[in-house]
Amino acid sequence: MFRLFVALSLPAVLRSQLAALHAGIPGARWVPPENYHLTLRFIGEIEGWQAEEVDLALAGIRSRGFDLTLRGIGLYEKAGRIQAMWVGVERSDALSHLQSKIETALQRSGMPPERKRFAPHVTIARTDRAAPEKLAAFVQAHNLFRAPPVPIEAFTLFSSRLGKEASVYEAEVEYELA
Ligand code: 2AM
Repeated sequence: MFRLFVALSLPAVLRSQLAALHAGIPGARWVPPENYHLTLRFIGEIEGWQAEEVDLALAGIRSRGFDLTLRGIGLYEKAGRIQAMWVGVERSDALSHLQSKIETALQRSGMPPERKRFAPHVTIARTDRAAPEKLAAFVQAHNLFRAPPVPIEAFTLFSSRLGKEASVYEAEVEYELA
């Protein structure tokens, strides 16, 4: 079995800009910079033969490269807890277009449809053990965050192994954009 997801990896310059946001919030677990990514489609656990179908479907996607701009910071709350802190993405038709091509390709390869609306973000911290007031103050202090646009020239199929502290992500296949 493989635990897979499709995502954009972020250029090094962007990783350092996100890493510069790390600050002393007790209980916050900052995502290690090598783990930053923007998920386009979470696939979950599948068998090897299904992973091959997925790879074939993704390899057939023809889409253009584009510029990606990260902007804004927010908190993700679920079940009354603030689970994560994320950096948002400036609206991009090219990104939405790529995401919907990936969704279509995956459905054609036999994956069940994704029910959740695509809400592009980069998770920068897991925050369920941090104080909500501290998180809110941090978000308020940084809500004008905006990184310069970066060129996106590929998307990636990642595997994920769940670790105790942080998950271990590995880029399995990279698919170039035109
Ligand atoms: P997150 O960053 O918002 O937690 C790998 O787990 C990636 O897939 C993460 O970026 C995670 O988003 C995303 N993801 C989307 N749906 C998921 C799910 N049901 N379980 C785990 N990760 C999911």
